[in-house]
Amino acid sequence: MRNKIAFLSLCGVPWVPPVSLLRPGKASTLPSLQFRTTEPPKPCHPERSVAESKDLRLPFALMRPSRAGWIGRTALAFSLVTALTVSAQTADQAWLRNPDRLFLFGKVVALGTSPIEQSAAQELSRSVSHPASVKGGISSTFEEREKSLTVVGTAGEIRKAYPAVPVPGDLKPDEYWLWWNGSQASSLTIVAGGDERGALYGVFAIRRLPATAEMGKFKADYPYRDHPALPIRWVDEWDNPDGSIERGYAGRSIFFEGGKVREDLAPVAAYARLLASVGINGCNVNNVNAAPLLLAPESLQGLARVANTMRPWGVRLTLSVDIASPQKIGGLSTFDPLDPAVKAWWTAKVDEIYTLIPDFAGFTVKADSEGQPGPASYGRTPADAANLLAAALEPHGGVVLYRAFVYNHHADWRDPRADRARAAYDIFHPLDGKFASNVIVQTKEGPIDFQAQEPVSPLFAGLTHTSQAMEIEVTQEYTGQQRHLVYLAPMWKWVLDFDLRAGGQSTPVKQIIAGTSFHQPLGGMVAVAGVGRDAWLGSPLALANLYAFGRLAWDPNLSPEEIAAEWTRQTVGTDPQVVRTVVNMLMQSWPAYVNYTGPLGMQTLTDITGSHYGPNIESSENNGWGQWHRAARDGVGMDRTVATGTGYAGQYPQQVARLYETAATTPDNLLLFFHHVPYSYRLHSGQTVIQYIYDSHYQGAAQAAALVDEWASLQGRIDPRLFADVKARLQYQAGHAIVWRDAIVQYFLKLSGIPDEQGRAGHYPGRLEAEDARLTGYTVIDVMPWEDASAGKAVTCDRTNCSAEWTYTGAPGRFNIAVQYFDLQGGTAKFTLAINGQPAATWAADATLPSTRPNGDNSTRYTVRAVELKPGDLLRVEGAPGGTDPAALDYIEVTPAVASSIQQ
Ligand code: GCW
Repeated sequence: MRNKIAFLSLCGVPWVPPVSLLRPGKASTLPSLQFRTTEPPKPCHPERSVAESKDLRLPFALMRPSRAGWIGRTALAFSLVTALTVSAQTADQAWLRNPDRLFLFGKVVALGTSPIEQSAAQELSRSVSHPASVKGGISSTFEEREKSLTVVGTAGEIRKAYPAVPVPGDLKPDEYWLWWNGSQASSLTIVAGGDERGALYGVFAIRRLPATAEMGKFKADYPYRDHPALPIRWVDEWDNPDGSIERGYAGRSIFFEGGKVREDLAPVAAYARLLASVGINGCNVNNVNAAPLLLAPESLQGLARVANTMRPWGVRLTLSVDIASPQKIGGLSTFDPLDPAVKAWWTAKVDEIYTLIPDFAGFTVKADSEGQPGPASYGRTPADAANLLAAALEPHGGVVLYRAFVYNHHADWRDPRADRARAAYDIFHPLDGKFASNVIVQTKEGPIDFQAQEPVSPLFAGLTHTSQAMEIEVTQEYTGQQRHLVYLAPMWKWVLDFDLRAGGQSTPVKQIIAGTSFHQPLGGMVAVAGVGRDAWLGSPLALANLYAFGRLAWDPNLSPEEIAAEWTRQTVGTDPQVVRTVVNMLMQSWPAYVNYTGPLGMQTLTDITGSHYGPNIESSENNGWGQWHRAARDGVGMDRTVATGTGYAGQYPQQVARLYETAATTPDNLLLFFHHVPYSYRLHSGQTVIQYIYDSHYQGAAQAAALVDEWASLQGRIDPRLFADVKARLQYQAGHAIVWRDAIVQYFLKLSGIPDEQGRAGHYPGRLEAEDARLTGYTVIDVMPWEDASAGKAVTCDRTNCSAEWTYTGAPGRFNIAVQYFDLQGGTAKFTLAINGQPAATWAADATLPSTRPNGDNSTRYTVRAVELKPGDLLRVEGAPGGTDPAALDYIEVTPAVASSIQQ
C-alpha cells in the first residue's frame, strides 16, 4: 500500500499550551508522559491536502510489542534476511527495517514542500504503516488518533505556524529539536530543523530513539535537541565507470555500469535514505583514482540524475577529479595549476557542473599519489592544486577535499632513514596556512594505510591553520574484506579520542577535525564505504560499520558499545540476550583480528602488493611501497625514533613524541611500529616479543572460534536465515584465522629460532600433511609464500581425479576431521572425505576468494564432525579439479570431537 502525505499550510492558531505542559519536569521520559489532555491546534486552512492515509493517524504512544508481536517480528526479520541472502540491496537489510518499537505521533504533516521535508514526513508514515508496527498494540480509539498531530518543518516554518511553541532561535544547519505536548489521547509533536536537513535528521532520531535503550529503560531529554559535531560527513565510493569497485567486496556498482550512470537508480535512492538516517550529508560516487571522462558533458548529465536521486535525502553529490583533466579531456597542453588557461578550464567546468547540479558539494583529489598525476609534475605544491579547484568552486559554495595520502611508492627500502609514514607530514605541514578557506585536507587516520592497527597520523596536529577531515575505511580492505567480522568502531573511537597534545593543550583528534581545536571553519569525517549491489556490504554484520561511521561522525562522543547496541536492536533483534551477544561479538572482533593478523603495531601482515587479504609476511619488504616491518633474524619492527631511526616519532607534538621515542614508554600495541627490538625484548606485559607473537595468534584464532559459539547461542532467537548465513561466515572466519595463526607463527618460529614456551608453534597434534600421504594423481608443490601452507607444501591435481590417503594410527574414539584445502578462483573443484572407502562428506570449493594460486588468500577449512575412528582406518581425500581450480590440498587434522567449535 502506498502512503500519501498531507501537506498542510498552518496559519499559527494561537494555541498556547498551559505553562505546566511546556515543562514536563520529572515526567520527562517520553513513554511516561502524563499530560492533561489539551486540544492541539488545527490548521486554519489546509492547502494542497494531497490525501491522508488512515495509517498516518496513530496515537502518541510507545509501541510495545505484545507476545503476539514477537511472531510479527520474527516474520519481519525473516523477510529481512530473505533479502540479505540474495544479490540485491534494500534499506531494510541495513538497519532501516520497519521498527517494532516507535513513538507514534498521530497524523503527520510537513509544513514545507521541499523534497527533503517530503522525505521526512514520508519516513514517519513509512515507519508507522507497516503491519508489523501496527501489531504493537494500539489501544486508542480512532477519535483519539484524530486529535494527535506531528508537524515537521524548519524552525522558521514552525515559528510561523505555531508562535506559541518555544522553538529555539539558534538552531544551526543540520540541527534538530523535538518537542511534544499533550496526552496519549491527543498531542502535538514538533520536529523542527535548523534547516530542512535538520528536520529530516529529527525524524530519523525519532525512529532511532527507542533503539538507544532496552525496552522500558528509555529516557529522553525534553525537549530533545541535537546537532552534528562535524560539518562534513561524507562517504567516498571508489566506483569505476565500468561498474567495478576498487576495494569493494559487495558486487558491482549501484551507480555505474558500462561506462555510464545506471538507468536504475532505485538502489541509489535507498542508499541515500540509509545515509541520511545516520546523518551523512555527502556522497562521492567515483574512485579517487579518477576517470577524467566523468567530467565530460554526457557523463555530467548522468551524474545530475544521481544528484537528483540523493537530494531528497539531503545527501549532496561530490566527485573525485583527476587534476590532469584539462589536458586529458580539455585539449590543453598542460594541467599546471598556475597556468591561466588551466584555471579558466576548471572555472568553466565547475560552472557547467553547477548548472546541472546546483547543490554540488565539491571535489575530492588524489594527486601525486600511487601513479596519479599531480602538481609535482610542474614543481607546484598540493596547495597550488587545491587552491586552483577551490577558486572555481568557491562562488558556488563548493569545497575541495585534498587527500594527504601522498607518498613515494618507489622508496628505497635499503635506506634505513626512508619512511613512508613520514610523507604526509613532510609534504603538508610546510603548507599549513597556504590553503584557501574552502579547502579541507583529508588525512587517513593512520600514517600508512588503513592497517588493522597503526598510530594516529601526526598530521592532524601539524595543520593548525587548515581545515581537516579524517578518512577511514568502512570497506574492510585490510581488515578481512567483509569475510571476517571486524567491527571497526572501537578502532575509530580510539583515534577520535587520541589526544595529540598540540601546543601542550588537550587536542583530541575529534576536536581537531571538528575545527574547534584550531578554530577552523570546516572539518569532517569521510569513510570509504564500498557499497555494492550485493546487500550493500556483502555481509550482514559488516553493516554495523557503516552505521557506526555515521553515528560517530555525528557524535564522536558516542561509545562503540552504545552504537553496536543501537544497530543490533534495529537490525538483528531487541531481545536483551540477542543484543548482549551481538554487541559482545562486535566488540571482540577487532582485537581478535589484530591478534591473528599482525600485533604490536607490525601492521596487517598481508599480501601488500596483491590481494590485501591473506597472510604474506615478506610481501611488505624489499619493495618501494614502504609498508615495512623489518622482520629479520635479529629482531623485528621499524626504528622510527629521532635518535636512531627515521625520525617519524618526532613529527608528533612533544609529549606524544616523547612517549614514542623510547621503547620503554611506547605502548605495547604500537611497539614494533616505532622500534626495532630483539625477539627476546620484554613487553610491559612481561612477555617476550616472540612469545607475544605466538600467544596472540593462538588467542586470536581462539577468539575467532569463540565468535562461532557465541553466535550459535542465538539459534532460535533470531531469524533462521540470518542465523545460518552469519554462522557459515563465522565458521569460515574461524578456519581462516587458523591459516593466519599458523602462517605467522611458523614464519617467526623459523626466523627467530626461538621455540614457543607453550610448545604449540610447529607442533600440530593430529595433523596429517598431504605431502606425506599416499598420493594417487596428486603432485607435491611448494606453496608461495611458504608460510601459507603447513610445512610450506601442498599437493595439486592435474587430472580429473586425485586422492591422498593416510592410515589412522591414533586411539579409537570420535573425532572431527578438518580438511585444509585451497579454493582457487576460476573454477569449482570438488572434494570428498572417505573413511574406509565410504564417503563421509562431499563439498564444492565454490567460494569467491582472491588468487588463482594456492596460498593464504584461499586456504580454506572444511570440518567433518563426530566421526568414529579406530587404528588402521583409511582416511582418504578425493579431489576433482574444476576449471582452473586444481583441488589443491594442504593437510587434514584429526582432533577429538568436543562440543566447542574451537576445532573449526
Ligand atoms: O590503500 C590503498 C588502496 C588503493 C587506494 C589507495 C588510496 C584508491 O589499496 O586501492 O586507491 O589506498 O587510498 O588512494
